[in-house]
Amino acid sequence: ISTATTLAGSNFDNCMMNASGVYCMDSDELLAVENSKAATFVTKSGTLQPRKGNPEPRYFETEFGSINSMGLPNNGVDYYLDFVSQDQINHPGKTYFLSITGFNLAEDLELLQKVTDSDFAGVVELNLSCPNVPGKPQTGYDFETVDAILKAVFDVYHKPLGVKLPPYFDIIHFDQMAEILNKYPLSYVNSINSIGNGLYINDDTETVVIKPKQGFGGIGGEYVKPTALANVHAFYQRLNKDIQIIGTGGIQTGKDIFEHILCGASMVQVGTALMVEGPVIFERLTAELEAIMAEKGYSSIEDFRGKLNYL
Ligand code: RRO
Repeated sequence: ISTATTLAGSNFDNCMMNASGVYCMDSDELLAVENSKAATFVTKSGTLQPRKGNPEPRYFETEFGSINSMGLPNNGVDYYLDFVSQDQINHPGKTYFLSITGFNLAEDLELLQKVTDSDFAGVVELNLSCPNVPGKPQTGYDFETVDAILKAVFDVYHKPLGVKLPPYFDIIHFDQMAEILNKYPLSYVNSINSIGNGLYINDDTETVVIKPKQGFGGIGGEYVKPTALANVHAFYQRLNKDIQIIGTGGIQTGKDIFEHILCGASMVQVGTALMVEGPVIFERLTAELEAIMAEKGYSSIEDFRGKLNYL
């Protein structure tokens, strides 16, 4: 039984990795994922300049998931670019993911120019969906801007690139976003980022649980799995077959991974549960997915990927 996959033209010996934002802020965290059973890693979204992010507390775990308003703390794109460029030399044959996010199109292009000028040979994940920078809307909900960004990006950047999207909640939005995405040579679409601007409260103290934005923050974990599966499958149904899907959202068990793959994902990412359990989680997830595949008689993920049945 193999959980191997192919994504963006690279082969991976497992279909699991971290979600950007979790276990990827610095070289220690990235190496912990690197040295786990995960196939590869993606870095924290890097901006042109390092950022401290929002005031703490800015991450809180609940019974069914998490709420965060980190505010894009990161060491700056140069840090992550240097780290992955060195790590790919230390691990020939492995492919890594660099997440980047600009505050406007010009910054996105400047970030990509840095990637072009570097030795980085991996995949770029352009984050179009950070929900937590005060005053800065989620790009993925502005359809015209997404179109304009992708047009400008693919005019100058010709190496593997995927986009991280926010969740969509209406069929017309799946249709409209897929129509835009299908115009471009994207390697993949990653659905979903956290469900933006949820509110979790403590009724004993009658207060919010995170400080930024009066407690509003991105929701992850068990709460978001049905929304994640809907987005994965909606894009699987609508996108050109050469645009692959990374499924992210609500993965805590091998069964959750099985469901994401059944909906069409070629790779899955783990956020909240990785935060809770640490990189050792990938051993359990791999064993659980393999057990389900064994019971069902599947030997590779291609045996069931995207083959969801309807009533
Ligand atoms: O740093 C964050 O607050 C953050 C980002 Br950039 C993102 O894309 N998604 C998220 O839940 N938090």
